[in-house]
Amino acid sequence: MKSRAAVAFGPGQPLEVVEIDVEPPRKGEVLVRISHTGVCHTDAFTLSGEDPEGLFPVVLGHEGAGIVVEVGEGVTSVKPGDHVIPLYTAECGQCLFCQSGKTNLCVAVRATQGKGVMPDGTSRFSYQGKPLYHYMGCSTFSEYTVVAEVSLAKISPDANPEQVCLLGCGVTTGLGAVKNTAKVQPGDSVAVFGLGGIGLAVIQGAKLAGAGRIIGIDTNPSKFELAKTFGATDLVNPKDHEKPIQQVIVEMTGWGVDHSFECIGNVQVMRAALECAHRGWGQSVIIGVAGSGQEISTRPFQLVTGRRWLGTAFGGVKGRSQLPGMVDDAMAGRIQLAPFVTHTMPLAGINEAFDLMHEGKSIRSVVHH
Ligand code: NAD
Ligand code: AHE
Ligand code: ZN
Repeated sequence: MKSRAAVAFGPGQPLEVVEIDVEPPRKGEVLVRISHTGVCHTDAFTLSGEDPEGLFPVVLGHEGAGIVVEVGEGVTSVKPGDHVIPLYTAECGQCLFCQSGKTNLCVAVRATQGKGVMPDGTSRFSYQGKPLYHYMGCSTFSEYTVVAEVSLAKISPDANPEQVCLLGCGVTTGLGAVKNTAKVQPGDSVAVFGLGGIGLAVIQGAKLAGAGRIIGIDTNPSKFELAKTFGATDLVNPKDHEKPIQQVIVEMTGWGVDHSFECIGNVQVMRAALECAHRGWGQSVIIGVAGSGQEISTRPFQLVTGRRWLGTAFGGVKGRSQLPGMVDDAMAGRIQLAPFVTHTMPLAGINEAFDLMHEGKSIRSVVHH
């Protein structure tokens, strides 16, 4: 079938909205009509050419919501008409990782997903007879996409797709990082570096967890107002200070914060986030994704004296078993999604979503197909 899609033909180039060919779903696969997709910084990261797993030409996008159109052989957990969110972290329930009870990092389709193909090693997308790569097992920048059954969360048909698409990545990652990875407790102090979609979701999660002080840090002060409405108690612009930001946060808090979160993808800030964690027990969660060849460093003494360095993917959330409940929480007002959606546009305007992100003017742009 034909589908309108925004294709990334090469690194650093604007996306081109073209009509692509989409093959029917094969065994264990599902054809989904995506109605809405958010644009996450990770899409921009891969488009930039910095992603070690980046492949071109590719259909990007991994923060979507849609409706099942057709199922392939053997698919039993979803049927045409079901409302779904594609998952870049699958949940097969069978693999070593799913069975461990310790992680959400299912490996059922991860190897082929990273190579831009379906589990059988081939692509369902082509343009002018040449294959296009899939992205993160989702490719939500195509109106019609094919995903593995294990990469679909079935959600309430009454959910607002323009908002719940954000649970496909940004908001779930931030909320989950607080609850599942850091396990923030009532009264704990928190520092959040980077107040985009992820950082603001961390703030929302920290507030829900009953955190005491919530310090938001961003070099763009236009992000502060929304951070305050989500629950930030203090806002800091590193550019207003001569001292390193970690020193500023330690001086504000006495010994540092109980939990810090890096939501930017900057390895220098990752170091600062670790070093502003409390002596003896403070922990720092890396959420940001850093480019090819980038490495983190600190003095080992920072860890010897009790700080812990952690990381999280999709906030540790198991998509098929936990995302439907988070959608219900959003519908019931227990999770706020509306404030994240600062811009909406049709697929034809998708490059503006990237421009707005790079200019620091948006939190989330949601594209409708
Ligand atoms: P974003 O562009 O919306 O937000 C980033 C924010 O960081 C902006 O507000 C920007 O002003 C701020 N910033 C940039 N440099 C800074 C600095 N030196 N000090 C302080 N603030 C600074 O991005 P986003 O969509 O929120 O994504 C954030 C990061 O999280 C990206 O690296 C993305 O790839 C990653 N991410 C990871 C996961 C995961 O599962 N681990 C999931 C989603 C996104
Ligand atoms: N491909 C990159 C890593 C990218 C990365 O870390 N992705 C995050 C999700 S970002 C969502 O916006 C993640 O979940 N990683 C775990 C996984 O299995 O991909 C690289 O460095 O190669
Ligand atoms: Zn993302």
